Amino acid sequence: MIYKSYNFTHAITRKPSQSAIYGLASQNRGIPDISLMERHHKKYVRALKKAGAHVIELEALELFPDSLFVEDTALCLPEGAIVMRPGALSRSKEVDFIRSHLEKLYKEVHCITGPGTIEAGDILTTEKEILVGRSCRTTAKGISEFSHLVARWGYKVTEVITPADILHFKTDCSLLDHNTVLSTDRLASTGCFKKYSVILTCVGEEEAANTVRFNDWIIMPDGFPNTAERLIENGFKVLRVGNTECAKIDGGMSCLSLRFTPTD
Ligand code: CIR
Repeated sequence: MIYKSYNFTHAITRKPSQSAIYGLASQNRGIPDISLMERHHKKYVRALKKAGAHVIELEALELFPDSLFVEDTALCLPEGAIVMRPGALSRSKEVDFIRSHLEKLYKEVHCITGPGTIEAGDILTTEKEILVGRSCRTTAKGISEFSHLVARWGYKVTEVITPADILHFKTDCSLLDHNTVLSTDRLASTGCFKKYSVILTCVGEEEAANTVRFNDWIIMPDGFPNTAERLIENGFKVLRVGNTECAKIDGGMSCLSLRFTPTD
């Protein structure tokens, strides 16, 4: 059985720039150590390859400190790709550096033109629907434009609310399989996952909620042993990758890649 929400052939990543020390940060957790971030990033790419990805590794963009978080710039579906319109001003031009690559891989690439904004860190694609969290980066108008664009491929978009103290919807959740999500209690208690089976992160390990399901593997941040154990007990195969430096600028596992199967 192929599940289009997590069976993929390809991933796109972008190497961290030295300027990542200036990445947007919602709180002061210290300055990222770029050489450690680079080592973690290499391990992340290896994990994607182990899961079966052909990884397209893009070069660092010094002008854009947050550009390693490629996930926010586009949403890739089997039928085509949607290029986002980031809500963070310093990130708005990042999309120009991803669109050209997607146009080589997809027959159909559509762009959010505004006036609304939307970042794909707020988008969780499941087998049933596409959940989009309204957030400080993603507006109702952005979600509405996105919904119209993906309706051509038959997708149903459900708008949900990202709690105010959470950057992106997926900061606090991720897809584990066709029917199961991993979530923090603070997000799940908003009721947005009523149609799903939910596994909660363990207390004090909320940062483990943002993972990547790629084929048979869950790629999760290192340092959250209780949640890792919970996933393993539930039958998931786990790969752990250090994320301490990206976490200082609010980045997690999903933010670091676009995952997809390009159209033939
Ligand atoms: C930002 O604030 O945009 C970056 N420092 C972190 C982006 C993380 N991306 C994501 O959650 N999808």
